[in-house]
Amino acid sequence: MKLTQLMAALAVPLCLGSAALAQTIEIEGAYARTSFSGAPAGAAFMTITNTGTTDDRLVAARSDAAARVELHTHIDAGDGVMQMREVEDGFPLPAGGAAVLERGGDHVMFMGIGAPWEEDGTVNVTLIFESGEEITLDLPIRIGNN
Ligand SMILES: [Cu+2]
Repeated sequence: MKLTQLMAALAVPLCLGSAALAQTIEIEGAYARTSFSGAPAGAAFMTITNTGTTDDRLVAARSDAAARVELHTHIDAGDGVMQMREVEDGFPLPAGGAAVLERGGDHVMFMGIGAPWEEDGTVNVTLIFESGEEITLDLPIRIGNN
């Protein structure tokens, strides 16, 4: 067998192998909101499901639309006031499990957005997972009552 034939024979199973490794993360119901109070900021919400057989974790996010993007949660400060905190370890995604990012809970936080986002626009975000997988989304912007 010539070298070129060998490479052709190897190429197909290699491609199938890498395809099988990716796409274990599914994202549903993703959208973004923007804040008008104080410094303009935004937040994104979604359900992230790990359909794979290996535990994973959302560890970071980035966006062209903000100076900084952090993973946040809300905690009860003890006086009934909910405060946001950065979650340094990110959000766990056990095999077969999901992380629900929703208002009043975990969210992706956009800081330094310059101006509040406009309704009917979209915000680009890239989610970075512990597995090395990255998923880029265009989030629809929802404006409405807090
Ligand atoms: Cu936040």
